[in-house]
Amino acid sequence: MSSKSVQKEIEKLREQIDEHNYRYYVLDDPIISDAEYDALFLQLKKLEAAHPEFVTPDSPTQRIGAAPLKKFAEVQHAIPMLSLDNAFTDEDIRAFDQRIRDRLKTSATIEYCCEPKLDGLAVSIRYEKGHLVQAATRGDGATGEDVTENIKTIRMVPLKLRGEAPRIVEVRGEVYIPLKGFERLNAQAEKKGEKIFANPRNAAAGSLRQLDSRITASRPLEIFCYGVGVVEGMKLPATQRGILQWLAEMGLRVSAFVEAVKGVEQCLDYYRRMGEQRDKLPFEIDGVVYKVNSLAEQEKLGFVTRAPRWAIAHKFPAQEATTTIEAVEFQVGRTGALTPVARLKPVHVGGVTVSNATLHNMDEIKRKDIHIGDIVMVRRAGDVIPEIASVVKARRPHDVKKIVLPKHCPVCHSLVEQVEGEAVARCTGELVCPAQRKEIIRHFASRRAMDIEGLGDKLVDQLVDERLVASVADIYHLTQEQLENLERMGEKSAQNLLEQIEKSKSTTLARFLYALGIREVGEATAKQLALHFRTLPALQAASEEALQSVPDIGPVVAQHIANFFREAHNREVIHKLIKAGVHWPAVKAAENLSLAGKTFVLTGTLRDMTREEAKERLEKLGAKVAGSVSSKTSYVVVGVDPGSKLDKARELGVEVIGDEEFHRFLKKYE
Ligand code: D41
Repeated sequence: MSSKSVQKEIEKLREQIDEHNYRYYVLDDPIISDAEYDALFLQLKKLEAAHPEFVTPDSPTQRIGAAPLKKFAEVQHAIPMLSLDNAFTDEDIRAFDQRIRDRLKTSATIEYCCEPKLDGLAVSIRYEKGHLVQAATRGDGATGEDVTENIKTIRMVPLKLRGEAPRIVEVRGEVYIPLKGFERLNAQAEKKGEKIFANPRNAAAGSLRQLDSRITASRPLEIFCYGVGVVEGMKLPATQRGILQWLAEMGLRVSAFVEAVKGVEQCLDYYRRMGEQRDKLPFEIDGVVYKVNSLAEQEKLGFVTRAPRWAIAHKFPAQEATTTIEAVEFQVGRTGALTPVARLKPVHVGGVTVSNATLHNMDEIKRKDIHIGDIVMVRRAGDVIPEIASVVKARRPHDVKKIVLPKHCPVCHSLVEQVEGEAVARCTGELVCPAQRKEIIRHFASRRAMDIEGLGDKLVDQLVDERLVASVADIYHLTQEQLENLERMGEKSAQNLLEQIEKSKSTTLARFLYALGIREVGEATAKQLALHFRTLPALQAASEEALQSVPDIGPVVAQHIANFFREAHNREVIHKLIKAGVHWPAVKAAENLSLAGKTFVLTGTLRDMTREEAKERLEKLGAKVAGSVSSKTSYVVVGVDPGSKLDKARELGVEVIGDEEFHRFLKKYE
C-alpha cells in the first residue's frame, strides 16, 4: 500500500470510529456490536503502529493517558464557573419562580429547562476550531486545574467536534462514575488491598485528579454536558434547551432526561418524576436543576456573587447519613455463609428509614475498621441494601467494641469454618442447621422456583421448627391434619396450600434446577443447563469439563454443580422429589424450538400477562428476550403506554405486534 493510501485508510477508520462513538454515547443508538467496534479499533491501532508518522493527537487511539505530571497547572476561567443555589422544598422553588417574575416584571408563565443534577465534578473543556485543546476542573470557579490529559482519556468526550465547529467553545459538564463502574472499581481495590472509595463522587474526584493520566484512563469516568463558557465565532441559540441540542449535534453527551417545561408546577412535576426514576438510574443524581430557558431573560436576571439568579438546584433527600452501630449480628444464609449485619440507630437516608446495614464479611469489617459503637456514614444507592460507607474516626467513642466472628453458628451451634483465602465464613452444619434449611426451603418454594403460593417465611419457620419439614422433599408429604394443627392455619388455608403444593409438581427442568439452590446457579444458568443437557440424568452425569462447555459457565460454577450432584444426600432428595411426583415436560433441542434465533423486546403493560410471564413463555419457545431495540430485534411487543422502544422500533423498521396479536402468536407457536 502506498503511503498516501495508508493515510487515507487511517483517516477513514478514525471517521468511522468517531461516528460509532457518537451513535453509541450521544444518540444511544449503536448500529454495530462491541466486537465489530473493537475490530475497527484494533485495525486502526495496527496501521498506526506500522506508520507512526500518521498518528495525530486527536486519533481515537490516543486516549491511554500520558506521562505523569509533577503537579497540575492552573487555568483561569475567562467566564467564571458559577455555582448553583440549593433548594429543598416545593415552597423554596415557588419562591424562586416568584422572584424571577418579580425581577422580570411579568406575570407571564416562565419557561424552564429541567435537567437531572449529576453528582460528580464540574469541568470546562475548551475546543478551538473543533479540536480539544484544554480541560480544567471548576476549582473555586475562577481558577481550576489543568486536567487536559485526564479528560482526553474519557472515551465519550470527543477529541474533535462534529460538523461546523465555532472558533472557540468551552463546554461545561459534570464528570461522574456510574454505579456499576463504582462497584467494579471498589471490588478491584478490595482485591488489591487498596483504599476503597466511600461513594461514586469521591471515586470520580479521585480518578480525575490523578497526576498520572494512565490511571485515569483505567477508570470508568463518564460525562454529561450542561452548558457553555466562552463561545466565539458563532451565534448562540436563544435558549438553554437550544444550547444543549447544539452541544449534542457537535457530538457532546447531553442527558436524555432534559425537558423544557412551562411554569413552576411543571418543574415540580419533573422533580417528582425524576425522584421516582432515581433508584433505577445507572448513575447517582442528587437532585434536578431548573434554568430559565430564554438566554435573553437569563441576561436580564444576571447573577449575585457566585450563583446565577436564573438557575436553582432542587435537591433530593441525601443518600448518606451518619448514625451509630448498636450491635452486630450474624445471619446464616442458604449456603451457610455467615453475613455480619449491623443493627443501627434508625436514621433517614434518601427518603427511607434504615436500621440495618450489611457488613458483607469479616475482611470488609477489618478493611473499614468498623467497631460496635462507632459512628458511621450509611449509604444507600439504587435499590440495594444499605451499606456502611465509612467510619467517622474523628468521632469514635472510647468504649467501642471489636467485632468477632463467632466460633459456633448462632442458629445450630455447629462449628464455623473460614477457609484460608476466602472472605466468607460458613456454618458447617449443612444438614442440621435450621437456618440453612429454612433458606433452602424458602428458595425452593419461591415464585420463580417451584412457585408454591402460600408457603411464606412464617410458615417455613413453623414447619422447620415443628420438625415437619427437614428437606424440601418433605413438603410433598405434608398432610391436611399436620397443617391444620399449625398456628394461624385453618381447614381452608391448609387445603389451599396442599392444592398449591400439588400444582407445583408440574414444573420445568429449568425451574427445578434453579429451585435446588445449587451455589451460583441462578435462573439464567438454570435455563442454559436445561437447554444444553435436556434431561436431569444427562446433567447429573456431566463432568466439570462438559459443564464448562455451556455458555456462561466457568470453572467455579462447574465445580459447584458437580459437587452438588456428587453429594449423596442431594441425590437422595432429588430422587424423593421425583418419586413424590415432581415432573416436567421433555426439553426440546434448541434448534427445534419454534422461535429459536428470534429476539423479542417487550414494551408497555400487556393486558392479561405480566412481562415476566410473557418472557418465560417466549423463552420456552426458544426466543431471546432483550431489553433494548436494535437492528437485530425480530419483534417488538407493544402493550399499553409503550416507551421510547416503540419509536426506536419504527425508526429501525422492526416489526411491531400489539397485545391481541401477541396472544394469537403465542397460541400458534405453543
Ligand atoms: O448536572 C449537574 N451537576 C449540573 C451542574 C447541571 N445540570 N447544571 C449546572 N448548571 C450550572 C450553571 C447554571 C451555573 C451553569 C451545574 C452547575 N452549574 C454546577 N456544577 C457545579 C457547580 C456548578
